[in-house]
Amino acid sequence: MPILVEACPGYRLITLNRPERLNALTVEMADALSAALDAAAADRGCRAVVLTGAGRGFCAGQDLTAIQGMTSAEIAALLDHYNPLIRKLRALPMPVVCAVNGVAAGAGANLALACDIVLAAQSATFVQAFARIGLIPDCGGTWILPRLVGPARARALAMLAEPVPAETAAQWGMIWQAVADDRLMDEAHALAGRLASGPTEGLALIKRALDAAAANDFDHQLDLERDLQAEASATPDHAEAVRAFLAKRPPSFAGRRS
Ligand code: T3D
Repeated sequence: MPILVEACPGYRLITLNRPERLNALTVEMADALSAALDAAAADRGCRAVVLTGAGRGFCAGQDLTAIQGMTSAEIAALLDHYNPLIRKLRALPMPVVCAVNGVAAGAGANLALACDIVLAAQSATFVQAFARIGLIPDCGGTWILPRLVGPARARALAMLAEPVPAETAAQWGMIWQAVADDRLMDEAHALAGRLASGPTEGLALIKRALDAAAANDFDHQLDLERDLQAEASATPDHAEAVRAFLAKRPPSFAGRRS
């Protein structure tokens, strides 16, 4: 089984499961992960996802044993599996927490960075390993990395393929937080539990607004905020939150509409 899926209260834990290869990515794994995201999206009781890796690594990127001897067309065709996966992660109508338990290299690094909130164990590293084997950052790396760390750092990381320790990644804004290794999964579960009891539809609209901002000018983004705010304000969770505020009690969010 290239991935494992565990149901937790209000969310799902998805684990990349090829620990003997540091969870290196294969088409089979990408397709299984894509199907697991579809299943999470279809389950009204699922309001967040945690993604992590089995063993000592998060994901070592493309499985290099699988591409040996492939033609360039066959290698490019791998992205017909990986790109829909990255798009699906970004568009999933719920928050995705990535718990980076060890090295995240190549496509594995960019898979992590495509998630909404990235926690990393202090011993984890992020490596844009592509240049080491004459490739370019894919799985959205050339888009997301400069937006997270700025063009100067993105360029150097892509060209030098040097590992970035989790603490540095957090200081540079590449990820949300670096946490002690033995706290990683507890922190990820706590965060997912908190998000899963949040206003799920509103959180999905935040994802849409932030992703669209990268392509919009300021005027168009203001218009989009107006339109998405109209959607958010029509959710039962918005009404509940206002009622709760006025009644001086904590809100009880229903999450996704059934
Ligand atoms: O269509 C397309 O565009 C192609 C897609 C490309 C996207 C990409 O992701 S390209 C980048 C591919 N990834 C890499 O180049 C990283 C290769 N791995 C490494 O550089 C190192 O393994 C790490 C820095 C990630 C970790 O180093 P270390 O010393 O902690 O572990 P290790 O000993 O190198 O690896 C442990 C085992 O995992 C080892 O197997 P063994 O010797 O114990 O049997 C190693 O061969 C295996 N492994 C690690 N990475 C991969 C891998 N096997 C297959 N593919 C891998 N990517």
